Order: sequence, then C-alpha cells, then structure tokens
Amino acid sequence: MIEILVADITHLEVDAIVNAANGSLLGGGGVDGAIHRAAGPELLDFCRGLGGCPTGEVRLSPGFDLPASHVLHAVGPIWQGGMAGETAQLRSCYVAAFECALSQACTSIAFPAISTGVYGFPKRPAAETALAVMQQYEEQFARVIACCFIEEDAAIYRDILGR
Ligand code: AR6
Repeated sequence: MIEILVADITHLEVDAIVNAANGSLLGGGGVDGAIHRAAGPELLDFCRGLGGCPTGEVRLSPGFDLPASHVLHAVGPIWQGGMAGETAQLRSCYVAAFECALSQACTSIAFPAISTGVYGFPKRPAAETALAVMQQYEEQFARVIACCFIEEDAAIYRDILGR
C-alpha cells in the first residue's frame, strides 16, 4: 500500500529518497537544498561529476550523511501551462526513479511532490500522475512513500486514493 506521510524527506530511513533537482544537479532551494544540507558537502562533490541531467530523467548518488542509502535526483518539468509535455515529463521522472531503484535492489523509496514547488506544476494533477505511477510499481517494493511537506498536500493524495 502506498504510504502518504507528512514529513521532511531527509529524515526518512529508506533505501532511496528522490530529489526534486534542477538540470545542473548542483543544488538549489526547496527539497533539493534540504537534501544537500542533510547529506553534507560530499553530495555536491559527487553531483559535480554527474554532468547534469535532462528534464524527465534521474541520476543516482549515494546518500552520504542521510539516513537514506541512495538519492535519486529527478529533474521535473517547469510548468508552462500544461501544453508543453509537462505531464509526460513528470511521469517520466517517477518511472525513471522506480526503474533506477529497482536496478539498485532498493525495496523502499520515498518521493517528494516533484515540480509542485518552485517549478509551479499544479498540485492535484501532479499528485494524480505521481500516484498512477506509484500504483504501477508498488507491488515490487516493500514501501512506497509519498512524502508531503504539508498536511494540505497529503490531503490531496488521500483524496485521490479515496482514503
Ligand atoms: N521534504 C519533503 N518535501 C519537501 C521538503 C522536504 N524537506 N522541502 C520542500 N518540500 P521544490 P520543484 C516539498 O520547490 O518544484 C529547487 O531549487 C515542497 O513543499 O523543492 O521540483 C531545485 O534546485 C513541494 O511540495 O521542487 C530546482 O531548481 C515539493 O517539495 C527547483 O527547486 C517540491 O518543491 C525544483 O522545483
């Protein structure tokens, strides 16, 4: 069953947490900033070697000082009104993160609400996309966590799942 938590994703003891990164992979604000702060400076050094990441794709790093073993850096789309392929790109982030987690034999994974902060993707359609992909993969994992930062966001996820 998909777990909907209200939490700071940097606190979660799971095999992999997903980061809502930008294409440079060199850090930023929001959840990206929180993950870099909690992981420590080794994460930035590692990410410098990755050479960036296109929108809709994911790059893997260790968790360094995080309780999570891995960080899957996903680059979500910047919302431009919905006609620029944003939904397909967002979906691609979730699929790529799950596939990368499977390739690393991860059994637990937590996602923030990618693109719904600074990148402006409307929260409800973003949650619908996230949950549709989570439902496709949940049987292959012991834990799939939708990690919301505020209760209001968790309520959207619960509403979509009819809980
Ligand atoms: N734990 C869980 N969720 C969080 C946390 C946290 N510690 N902090 C924020 N959120 P955003 P984006 C939620 O803006 O829209 C960065 O500068 C937040 O409430 O972090 O994909 C990157 O470097 C929201 O629901 O990511 C990029 O430049 C969600 O995380 C850009 O922002 C995503 O908000 C990416 O923008």
